[in-house]
Amino acid sequence: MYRQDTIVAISTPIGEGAIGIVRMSGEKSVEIGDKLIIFKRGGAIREMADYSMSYGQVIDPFDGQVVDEVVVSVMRAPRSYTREDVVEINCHGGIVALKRAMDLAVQLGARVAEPGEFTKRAFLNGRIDLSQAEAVIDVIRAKTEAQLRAAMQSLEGGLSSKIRNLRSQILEVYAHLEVAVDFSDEDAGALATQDLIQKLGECQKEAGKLLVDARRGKILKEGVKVGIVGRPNVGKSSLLNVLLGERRAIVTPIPGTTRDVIEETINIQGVPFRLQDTAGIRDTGHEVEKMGVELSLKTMEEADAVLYVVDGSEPLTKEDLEIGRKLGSKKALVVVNKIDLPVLAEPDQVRQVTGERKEIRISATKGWGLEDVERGLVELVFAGELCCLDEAIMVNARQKELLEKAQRAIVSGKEALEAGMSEEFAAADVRIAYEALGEILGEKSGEDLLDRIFSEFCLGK
Ligand SMILES: Nc1nc2c(ncn2[C@@H]2O[C@H](COP(=O)(O)OP(=O)(O)OP(=O)(O)O)[C@@H](O)[C@H]2O)c(=O)[nH]1
Ligand SMILES: [Mg+2]
Repeated sequence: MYRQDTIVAISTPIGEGAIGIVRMSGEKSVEIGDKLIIFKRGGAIREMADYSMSYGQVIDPFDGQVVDEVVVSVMRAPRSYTREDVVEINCHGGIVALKRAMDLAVQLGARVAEPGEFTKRAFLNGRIDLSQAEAVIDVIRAKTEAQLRAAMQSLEGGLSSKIRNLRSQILEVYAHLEVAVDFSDEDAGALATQDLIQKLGECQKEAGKLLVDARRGKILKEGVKVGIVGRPNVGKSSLLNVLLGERRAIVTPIPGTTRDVIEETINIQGVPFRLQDTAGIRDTGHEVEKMGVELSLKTMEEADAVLYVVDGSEPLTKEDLEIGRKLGSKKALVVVNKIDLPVLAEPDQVRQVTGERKEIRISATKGWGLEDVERGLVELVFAGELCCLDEAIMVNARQKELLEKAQRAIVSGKEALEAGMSEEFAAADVRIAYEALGEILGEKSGEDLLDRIFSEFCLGK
């Protein structure tokens, strides 16, 4: 299936930049490069040492015109990104020169690469496994340092080696089960059922740990959704603005100012928190505001955590109490705002809405208590396990599904043994687990799956 033709792409973002890179990979990349480039000091790419650079010009071989002044590097198979011969042409970063250099390479026999095709070749040529290839996307898309760290761990094989480990434990159990099935009458050295149950228990724990790491990775990637809710005019938008450090949402003394959900992300200790300012919740006859309130309730429901804002400069109202009830068992901080004014909220009432929750007193306009809000959010969401975010790994939806499948199969195999069923049942389950983990690494992946995964990449990667 796999075509060994030579591919070419512009591997840097399209736009104006100091440099832009045209990258070629495949058997003919050196030959095509030599037809395209003339070095100032003579010589040719085929004479260049591996991983060296040379200064020259891209010349249109058909009309002799100078296209651009460039620096060329060469990385020969198998020591390259794709494990094929790779030639990179560093052009000036203008779109015309780059496009022309690429088009000429195509005229000389290269094919324009599909999105992700360079990385796909790295996978098909066995330099990286599928989960590492998928990590390339996460590295490129990382928005915070913590995300980058987690993605780099997967790229460097962190996820793969954990999966491989678990897989070899499972294989061992499988082998013993097979022996037990084939030689049920003799003692062929198979482990006792009790030992196998214990081993499967360990595998189950291991898979469980991976899923926890994966959940942390998901938090790093997608962020924690934090709904800012409360009745109108308590200072929700002011809180959003002051946490962001910019005037993002409109603030007025008129209750019912915010109508839509306004989302902005802030970073607290390397974790993205997606703050969602919402319309003040109250009964209203106004059609537009009503839609806003519905959105607020939905946001509150879907949030991972809630900042429940009340106005400390007034006694709490029925609406405040009602919202407190709506919160139910949601993770929430009670934020008592406007404490720069005389505090008129009854402590008893505040305690009533707070319950087990933590109360934080702030003034959004004066900027008081913001650190407490940030710290409170981290504690609320992670309850002391933030330290372990270092162990987060990036696991995408595909990988997570397979991990869960493996986990379920392990449990079912263990249960079959515990129930005293014949070993073949457990063996069948354990085999499913083994294969699911193999799929994470990209064993036996069909062409459709690969196409789907690599089409998510940017061009030239
Ligand atoms: N004194 C004082 N006033 C504040 C504070 N926070 C907000 N306000 C004022 O309260 C009013 C309402 O603020 P907003 O931030 O618009 O309130 P909101 O909760 O977003 O209101 P809606 O969008 O209508 O639901 C504005 O006049 C703010 O200036 C505070 O900490 N101290
Ligand atoms: Mg508002």
